[in-house]
Amino acid sequence: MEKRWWHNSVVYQIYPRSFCDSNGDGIGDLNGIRSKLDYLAELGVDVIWLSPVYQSPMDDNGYDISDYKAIAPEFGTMEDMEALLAEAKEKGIKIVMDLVVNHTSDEHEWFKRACESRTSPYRDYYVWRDAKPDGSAPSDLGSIFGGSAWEWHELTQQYYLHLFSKKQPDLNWENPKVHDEVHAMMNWWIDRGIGGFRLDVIDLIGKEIDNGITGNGPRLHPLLKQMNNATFGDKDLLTVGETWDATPEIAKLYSAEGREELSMVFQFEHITLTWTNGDKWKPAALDLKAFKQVLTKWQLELKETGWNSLFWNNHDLPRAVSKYGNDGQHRVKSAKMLATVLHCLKGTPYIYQGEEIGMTNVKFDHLEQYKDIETLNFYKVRTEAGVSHEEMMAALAENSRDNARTPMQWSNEANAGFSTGEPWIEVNPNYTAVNTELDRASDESIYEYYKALIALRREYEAVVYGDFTPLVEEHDKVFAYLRQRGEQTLLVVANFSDESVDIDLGIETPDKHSTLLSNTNIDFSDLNHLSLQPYDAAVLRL
Ligand code: TEU
Ligand code: CA
Repeated sequence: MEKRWWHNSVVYQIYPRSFCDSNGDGIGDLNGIRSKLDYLAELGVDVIWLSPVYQSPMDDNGYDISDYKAIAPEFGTMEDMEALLAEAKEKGIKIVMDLVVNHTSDEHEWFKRACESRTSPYRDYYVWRDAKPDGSAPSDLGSIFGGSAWEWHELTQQYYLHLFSKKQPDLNWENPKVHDEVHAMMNWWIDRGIGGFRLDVIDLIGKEIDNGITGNGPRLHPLLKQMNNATFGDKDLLTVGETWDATPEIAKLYSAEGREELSMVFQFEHITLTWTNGDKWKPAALDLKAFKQVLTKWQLELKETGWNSLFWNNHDLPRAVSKYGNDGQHRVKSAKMLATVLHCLKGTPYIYQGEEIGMTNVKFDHLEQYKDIETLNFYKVRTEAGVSHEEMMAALAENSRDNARTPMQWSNEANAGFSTGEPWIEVNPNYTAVNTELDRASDESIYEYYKALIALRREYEAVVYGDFTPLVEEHDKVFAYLRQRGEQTLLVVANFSDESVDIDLGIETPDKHSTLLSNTNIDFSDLNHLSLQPYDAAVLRL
């Protein structure tokens, strides 16, 4: 495998609205991010993935873009963006932009022009269909945010497609003019010195709506190759696609060397294991054995070809420590355990803001405290369909996207030091106990632990390129594996449970071994009789 810079990089995701507010309007902004670059440089991350900062009516917090070449005023100006790029570059940090091109905002100039008449030159930038003879929508297709995916347009007497909110009309990727516009816009950003793109719901652009195909359509990979060749292909950038339904076979189509598509994709198979039959509003308990099986499959299948992205959470998902760890008594320890397991797998790790200090889910008591469009829509859809308020509130507490979107907890000051004004969404009340100042001052600092993990990646090539071998695959509490490259053999062991476990790792104890990093002190003198306390984790060199 040819070495690429993003193979040994660590990416930090920023959700700008919730990261740091520089001017007291309650909304995080670009200058807020600039003020925290030292915090990120010290952590050791190489790349920031910036969730959208473009001009937007903010129906979906910026994933509804009305001008790709302008910055939303609440986030700052294009000068602020250029300053952020320049200052980040000085600190050795690249910025990956979020590319949202499955849809635009309905307030984008293209859509406004498309709505003028059926003969508008922009009409075919979007997906329009006639009503059925009885006036109903062209198909039963549902929006990912609830309700129909079709919205009636009165003036021109047709329906338009929106796989997300009705303020997010889908672009028509069957129209070559759309390709040209998007490619030109991408090149414009590349010329500003960005580090790459995270491609929002990119698996939807090959859709064949009349055949009922949305994800993984037949034109998807040709479209990506064409995009690659017209834009970033020869620029050595990091490109990561958001691909909810990717299997390892599909991931290889995206990320295999020589296919000229993307660097890597986000797959969600491990995430949806805690949903019941793909329904995130019916949360299920974590089955560690199944979880290990999925991650192991991805490690092994992408061994020679393709590249994995590694993540536990992002701006759409609950907090990792709440979902897969223990956000009570064992919060600090389990946060480190999760980090250990993730960062030692093969692939590029992503840290979501606040994960590095063990931020938790928020558990709002009232529906009014939630702001997310998906959350509010589904509350309505499900309660109207008979689900009780209590059941739905419990599901939201578990899986609402707002769990990830409460403000970053910087300090003990008002509003967690996020803003001097009233934050756009409430701060998690646990900020007095969970914040960067307290964490970094503690002997048990999670931030310091992440720093050490990132440093380990720099020091041991086995972390980046080593072969992966799973151990104790049948065990339902312990996740253990080997990474091996040349002289380097690393052993990763983690107790994913709040119980003590005695375990035989099934490998011989070598005469010499040393603990490179651990969230505790484990006696490794006998790998066949190993005792692990709740959430114990370690990386050993054998
Ligand atoms: O997410 C795609 C997506 O499918 C999510 O909405 C997902 O289904 C859901 O949140 C499960 O948790 C991307 C962005 O990451 C998301 O923030 C946007 O809302 C969405 O696309 C539309 O652009
Ligand atoms: Ca602000």
